[in-house]
Amino acid sequence: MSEEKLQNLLHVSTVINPPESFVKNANVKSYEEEYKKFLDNPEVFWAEVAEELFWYRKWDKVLEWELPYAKWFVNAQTNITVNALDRHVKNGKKNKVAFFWEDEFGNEKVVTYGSLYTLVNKLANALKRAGIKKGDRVVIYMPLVIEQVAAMLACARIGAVHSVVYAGFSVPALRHRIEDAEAKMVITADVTIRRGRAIPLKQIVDEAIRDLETVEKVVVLRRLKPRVDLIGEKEIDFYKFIENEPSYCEPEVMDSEDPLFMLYTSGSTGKPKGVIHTTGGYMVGTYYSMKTVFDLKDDDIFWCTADPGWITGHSYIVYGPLVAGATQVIAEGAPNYPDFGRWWKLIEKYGVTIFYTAPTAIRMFMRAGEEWPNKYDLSSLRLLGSVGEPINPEAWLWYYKIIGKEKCPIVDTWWQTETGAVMITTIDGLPMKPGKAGKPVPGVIADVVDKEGNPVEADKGGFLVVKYPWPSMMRRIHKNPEKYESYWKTIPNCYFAGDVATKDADGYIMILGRADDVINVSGHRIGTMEVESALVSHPAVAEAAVIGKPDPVKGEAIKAFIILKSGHEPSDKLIEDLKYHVRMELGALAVPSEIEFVDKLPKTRSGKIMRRVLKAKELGMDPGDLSTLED
Ligand code: 6R9
Repeated sequence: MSEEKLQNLLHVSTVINPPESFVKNANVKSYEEEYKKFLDNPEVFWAEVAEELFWYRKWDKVLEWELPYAKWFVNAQTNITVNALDRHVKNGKKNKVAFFWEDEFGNEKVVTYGSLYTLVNKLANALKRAGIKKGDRVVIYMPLVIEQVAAMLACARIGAVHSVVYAGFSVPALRHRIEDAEAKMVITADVTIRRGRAIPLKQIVDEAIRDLETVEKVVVLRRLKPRVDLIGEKEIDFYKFIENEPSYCEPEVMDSEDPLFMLYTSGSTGKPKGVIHTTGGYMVGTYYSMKTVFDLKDDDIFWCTADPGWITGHSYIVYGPLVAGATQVIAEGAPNYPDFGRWWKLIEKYGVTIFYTAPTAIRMFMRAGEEWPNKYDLSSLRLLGSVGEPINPEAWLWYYKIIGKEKCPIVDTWWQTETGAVMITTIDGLPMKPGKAGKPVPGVIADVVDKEGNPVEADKGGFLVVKYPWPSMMRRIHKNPEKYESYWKTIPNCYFAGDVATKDADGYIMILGRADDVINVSGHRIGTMEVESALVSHPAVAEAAVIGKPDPVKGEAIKAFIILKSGHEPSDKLIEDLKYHVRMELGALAVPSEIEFVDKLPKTRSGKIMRRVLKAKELGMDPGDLSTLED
């Protein structure tokens, strides 16, 4: 593509057609036909997908709903690990590779479906022997290693509810999640390795569970030599734990609506909330998207660069791909360590065909320069994906041109922790518009509406909503029914996602960002209130307000405004102290990149901080209605 052509693409509202060769072989031949099939009879549509999977007992009814609650595959029984493992092992795929794993040093592991099956079964037996029963919560705080995936599946095998906590979270963040879930067990590792450095996870767990009585056992994967010490009867080595266990564990028969996992995510208020997903619908929804959105075929090599600590890893490393029988690549550590060639080298080495990553990573590589990907043979790629935040047209086109060599369609997939699976994108064959996610996938009715729920005019901003239940939707928020119901109450008869968007005359949806006080830093959701409460827990801080500010690499960066307590003076040292404090309270992701000391914060008469006023001022924009401002 010439530079001139590229520049034109950036300024005209571009439409790029996927290559014909791709469309001809795609799993879904026509988006319109597939979508129509769904609209004609949603229940028949989803039943057909579900029929492809194993059930101990089939459903009496596909869907039963009374908003905001819905049940999918009513009274059906299954176990997701039977679909993810046993089904493949018994159907000739025992020796098919499930995972190629690598660390930053180039150490590799090849795990077949057969060996993953054995590991999961042994661990499931060990969990049972340790007294973990169906419905009990197990917190998994591990790096991206095979044992992490196995821990999730072992819980699912026996019906325990896993709550995976991303290994970048700090002590209080981990403690809140363990406490809120009343977890009986924590599975962790001694360390995770990032940028060649060992980060001590076990130590963080030790502190996080101090005096938490619910935690009966801590299972520790020991990777370093000499091995870290284990203390007391609570702690046990991962491999010792499973050593003498039989290699088959009878799967728990799960009702379709039994919870499969919970995952904490940031909302607009207070502490993160435990989103609960259930078994049958989540399984069917993620499986369907693997075959349609990602066009997965038996010989594909799929690489999703997320971590199972986030929903993207749950749905597109663990459950979706394994249920669909995929071969995957996973890599622990940083994308650009030891150098910016790491990811491209892995694509070449393993012949990755489908690659799924986040805009923040694409922008980082864009800055580092195309000489890095150009060193490697990326010709195995046939489909690219993006997730986590809006992808700007510049990054889209770089991804398309430099990584995909203009022959791979890009699926810009909009979805959320709460939705469980991809909701909006351009599935196989749909023309693509850089910067616009696309259309609702078959099975989803989405729209852009005003406060009353009426569709807005083409290209006008509005709220992104979903108007009909979908199988992988969250079913509850742990111990917080009001919060759950609030998703369905803001806009009449709709699920309101919290995002603002536009829809063009062709029905393409473009996500503009969050409508609430959630900041999206490198594709990770961070609540302004979480950062503010971390800041005010510092002895020098009287009040804090936090906003998201556009950032060329991270999407958004955190800026904090701070009023100091009397007796404290602004200084560079204090700024560093405050950053360190947030890192310790929440984790590195939530550290503000900018801190400004102020004397006053804009507030409503009722005392609420008006962040939008701060943001408007910061960005030189119109602050809008100021009638509720205090003075
Ligand atoms: C899967 C995931 C959800 C929020 C969501 C939105 C943003 C995700 C996006 C996107 C624009 C995309 N988001 N994908 N925005 N285009 N393709 O990221 O889940 O961590 O819960 O975040 O992320 O704002 O509401 P989660």
